[in-house]
Amino acid sequence: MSQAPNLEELQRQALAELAQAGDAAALETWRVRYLGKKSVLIQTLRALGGLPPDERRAAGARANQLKVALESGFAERKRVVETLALAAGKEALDISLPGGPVLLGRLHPITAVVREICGIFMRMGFEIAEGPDVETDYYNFEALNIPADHPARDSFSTFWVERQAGSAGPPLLLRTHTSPVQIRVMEKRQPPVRVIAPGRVYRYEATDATHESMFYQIEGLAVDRGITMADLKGTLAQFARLFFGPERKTRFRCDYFPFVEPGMECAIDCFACGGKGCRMCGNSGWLEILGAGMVHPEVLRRVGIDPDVYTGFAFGMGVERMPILKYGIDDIRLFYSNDLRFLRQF
Ligand code: 2NL
Repeated sequence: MSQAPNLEELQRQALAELAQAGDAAALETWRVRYLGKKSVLIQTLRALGGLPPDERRAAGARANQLKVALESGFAERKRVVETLALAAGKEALDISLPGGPVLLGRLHPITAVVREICGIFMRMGFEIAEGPDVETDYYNFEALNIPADHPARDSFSTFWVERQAGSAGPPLLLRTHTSPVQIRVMEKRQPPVRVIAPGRVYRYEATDATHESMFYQIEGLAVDRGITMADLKGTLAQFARLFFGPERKTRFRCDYFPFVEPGMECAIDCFACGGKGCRMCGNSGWLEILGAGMVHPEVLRRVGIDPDVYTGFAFGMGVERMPILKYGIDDIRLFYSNDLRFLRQF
């Protein structure tokens, strides 16, 4: 093999020449000479494989150092040359051309609806509370009166989260509702409590037109002396009027949730048919909008609030369902498919 090239000398010479390159053509000539396929640098790198291992390491490090020096020097010089060319007006920049369209961003429809709903409750005196998406079994289930063997656990198809190797602690999961946020609020302070908890929730379920594995929920909670079901009904009726229109009627019927007693579902009269019955309301004249109830005394007791002194109401709604009903959207997956033809309509 011929004598190894003097790379220090080569680097000095290359960088000196680079400093003289004053336009794009000179830069390109320099690039071909010092970084191109036939350059000493590339030839040297190629020849490394033929060296005995003990020599290869030092020679490789030196050649690599040269490569980095030449490449970064080139990038820097290129920037300088381009800036100078632009400043000297040599670059073709036709300032008489019409401007391109300026595309404006917008809120995602779900973000807009979350803000609208939170706004309605804030005006009624609720404050916003947030918490982690990854929760413990305790906050998502136990504190809400859903022990491990409770049949309702099946209805919250859960994504369990594996702990990092070596980390000990309680089982982790992706929250299936935002109730843990309110549990954490109640643990920290005594009533009066009035909070709205918006956020992402997760269910381990197949996706279809009415189900997503990630969706948004908004829950509300009010705890104080003397809170009754009348407060719950008034609050939800007011929400229905502000969100769906001043004419809306509300209907409450019994339902079951382990964390409330009594539990109920809330429906509004169908605004598509005025309650007569149509395709949208399945001929019933009513549209279910959320679940609610009076906070179970056991839930209050667990967070250190005395159920003999205080009572509370709570409710929870799926956020996507609100614009689906209000605007007649027929597939929840549209919200998370990033199709601008859909997203731009809101
Ligand atoms: C539904 C029903 C509901 C609650 C959520 C709740 C929270 C606490 C205590 C008691 Cl901390 N209850 N939340 C109560 C009733 C119903 O959600 O179908 N949501 C989509």
